Amino acid sequence: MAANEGHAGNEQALRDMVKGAVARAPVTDIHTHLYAPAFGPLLLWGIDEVITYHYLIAEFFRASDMPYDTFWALGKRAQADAIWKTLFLEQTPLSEACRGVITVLRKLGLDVASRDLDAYRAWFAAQETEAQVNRVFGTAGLQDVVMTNDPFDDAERPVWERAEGGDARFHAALRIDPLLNDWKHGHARLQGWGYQTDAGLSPRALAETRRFLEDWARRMNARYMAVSLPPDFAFPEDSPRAKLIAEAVLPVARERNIPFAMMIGVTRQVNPALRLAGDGVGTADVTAVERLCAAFPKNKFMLTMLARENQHACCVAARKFRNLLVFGCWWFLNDPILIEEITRMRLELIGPAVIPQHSDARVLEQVIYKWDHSREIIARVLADKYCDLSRAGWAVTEEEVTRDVADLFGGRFWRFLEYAP
Ligand code: RAT
Ligand code: ZN
Repeated sequence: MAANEGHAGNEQALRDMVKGAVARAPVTDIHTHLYAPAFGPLLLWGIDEVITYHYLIAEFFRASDMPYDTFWALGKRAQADAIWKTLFLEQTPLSEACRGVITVLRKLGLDVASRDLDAYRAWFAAQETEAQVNRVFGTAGLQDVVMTNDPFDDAERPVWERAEGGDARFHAALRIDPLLNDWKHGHARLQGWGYQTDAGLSPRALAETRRFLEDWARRMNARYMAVSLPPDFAFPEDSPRAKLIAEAVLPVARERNIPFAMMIGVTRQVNPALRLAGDGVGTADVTAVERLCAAFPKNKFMLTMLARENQHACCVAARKFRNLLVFGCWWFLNDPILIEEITRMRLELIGPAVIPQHSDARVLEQVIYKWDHSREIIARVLADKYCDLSRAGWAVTEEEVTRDVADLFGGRFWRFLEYAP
């Protein structure tokens, strides 16, 4: 009896220790849609932006019968009013995206009980951008973030061309969806910028595409190149995309020793009336990733998949290829039930050689809730694993727990960037 009590007491102490280590760990958030303050209006922040997150817009349209066009014709503030009234006042904000708003308000010290949106607005209106970035980074325990940087974006490109940016906490990732998913239009844009491409992907077009990628990877100091891909993504394949990956993206990535990050499983615009909120999910074929990792052993790959059904095969692929790093619980997977399941599965199948989470934040303050909610789950799963290990006979030390946690929340990512396969 006494021995059992002692055992339980030790487990509680171990759990508390893990919880403390996770709560303190500074985070590198490896995939966001945030921007450094120098990008001006591209950096979204404030309560109206938080409430009009596209995850919430999708939920709003389910709960309201407002015609799509009527909603889109509203200004940002009126959209936020409609969402607040519908999702927070007329029904209980039970969903994860709704709870996120509540966590943000509470963690910023606002009075959640008042439910007074105008009072929240008044508080946000009194903040300065730089100070708000510092406050949010501090509250979320963020060390740095990786942006999503799209040279095809006419609002973003000029900022890079003016060589502004300079905030060491914001790293770049070169996002190349228009190139890989829409070569017909993508190559025309390249031509317009002086790269001698052609629709047929001649050797010269491929060389010029490499030059484009090199120019932008260098200009941005891109930590990785990234693309989102549909469920039917295949490799090898007789398609512009497969050819571009093999003969333009991977040679440049290898030359610069940066990973190629694949985000697989999104079907764009299953309901275009929802605009940014209109994308769906589909199960993909992980063997395409395995073939890439096998065919290009000198390249590094990062992988996140959108379908729950793909998570197990993803872990198995990572067991086979050390040039593959699995990351995050992406978008529709960023819910407690799935974060818990996926984190548990990953730790059991691949141990700590994984990046358990990224925020995908589009609005600054969202990192507060995304990391608060994820830290709680990751701490619980980790504590279970350390307790299992302790019961198996392994002496778990605080130093080692701190090491592992630092690794999971950022260290592993930075080491993978340095690693040369
Ligand atoms: O999570 C999101 O906000 C999505 O709209 C996408 O941006 C996705 O994360 C992506 O990077 O394509
Ligand atoms: Zn994203």
